[in-house]
Amino acid sequence: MLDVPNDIDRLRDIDNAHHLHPFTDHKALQAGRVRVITRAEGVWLTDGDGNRILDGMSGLWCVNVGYSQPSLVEAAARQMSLLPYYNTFFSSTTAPAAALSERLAALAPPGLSRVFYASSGSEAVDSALRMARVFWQLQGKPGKRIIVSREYGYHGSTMAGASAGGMKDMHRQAGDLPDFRHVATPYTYRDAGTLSPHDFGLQAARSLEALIEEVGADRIAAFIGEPIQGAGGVIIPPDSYWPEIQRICRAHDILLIADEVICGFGRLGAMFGSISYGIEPDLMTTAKGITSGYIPLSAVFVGDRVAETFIEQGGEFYHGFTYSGHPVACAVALANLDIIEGQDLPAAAERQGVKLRAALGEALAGHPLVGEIRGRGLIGAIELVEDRAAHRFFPGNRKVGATCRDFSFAEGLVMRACRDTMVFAPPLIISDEEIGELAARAARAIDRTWASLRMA
Ligand code: PXG
Repeated sequence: MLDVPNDIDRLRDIDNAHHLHPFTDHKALQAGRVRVITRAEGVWLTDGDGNRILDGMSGLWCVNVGYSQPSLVEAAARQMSLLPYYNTFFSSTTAPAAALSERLAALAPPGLSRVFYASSGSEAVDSALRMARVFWQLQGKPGKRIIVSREYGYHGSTMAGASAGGMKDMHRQAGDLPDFRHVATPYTYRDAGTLSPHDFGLQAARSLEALIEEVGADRIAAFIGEPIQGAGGVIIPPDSYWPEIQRICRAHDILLIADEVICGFGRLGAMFGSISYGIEPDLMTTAKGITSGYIPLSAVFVGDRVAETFIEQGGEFYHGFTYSGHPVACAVALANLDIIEGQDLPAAAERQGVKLRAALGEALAGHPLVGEIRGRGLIGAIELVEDRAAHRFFPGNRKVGATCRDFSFAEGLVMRACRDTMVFAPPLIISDEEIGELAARAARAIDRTWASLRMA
């Protein structure tokens, strides 16, 4: 068995020899020491050295129900023995795919009564973007092709996802597809200056209107945005932002796509971020929490205007994946929803999020490195800054966030660094005691970061 501790060194060797990791500096990883995760329970990971680590990131923002839910395992095993695979092409379906579709439609924000399946968030985004363009062709407006998104948006790692995303390094490395444009992010802490959050939210939203004036609404297919931007650094818009974006999209007949790959399935304190913010999207992309990451699955929720256009005048939509509606993944999603709904995990996220921010606020009160602690439900961020009064960040080459992330691991906590913004999104089943642990470990990691900065 490879997962017994005395094989860990061999695991590291073969991993180094044969495995190229995602979003990784390969030279640095070869020189360093890969962390081997061997098992997990609740919110706790165990690594190959026997350390127990509190997973403040739910893996990659996905393990909403925590790591050890036997009902998901049983659902997978049952479906695997009954029908391990069949596709949903060529007029076929399976029981889990049909049942999950009905269940998702019932949970969705109003007007989204159909779903299209894929396996990853990137594929869901790609699918939604293709649907948006085909929709406008079917509407007799083939010129509407441009996709608008935002600085620091993250929409996946395929060519279309990376083009839609607002990560400059990704654009620089592999180039961009044509017909993608970017507007401002509602990053209040960085950009609001002397504006009230309300006015800043309107200003950020109106960067979309300015772009529409520049390129023309007759060329724009859709605006895509995460209700709260996750990988970009947990950027939480002021309450004025989404209503204004929605007003602008409607006024110019531009489809609104909510990318809920992180926000969906309870994270923000409601089943979907669109419900939290009162967004009425035309398309909504989801993944991650749909199965709590136990098995890959993603779904595009399709609004009635788009779906009915496809159904009434579409002909064939030339799009789909081998694993669209995979029966095992859909069966796991159903078991996952039983837990999310049965235990009301959206309400738990709301409740525990309040406690987590209070605990962090107490542990870090007045800390010279901490510019802001923010969050909604169980997603949040801590800004590490050079000057708290001026909201001034450290120069990027100080790598303050990366330093804090490493200290965090040393303290037995997974936090991620987006630049110097520490972000967290623990499983929604986190207990009061674990909230206390998370806050205490985060504070120790930030103290050690502060001490190392003063020594440098
Ligand atoms: N949209 C959003 C909003 C996401 O957060 C994707 C699409 C793409 O999903 P897939 O399943 O193709 O990865 C994501 C994914 C990070 C991190 O380090 C974030 C994501 C993925 C991997 C790492 O913050 N988000």
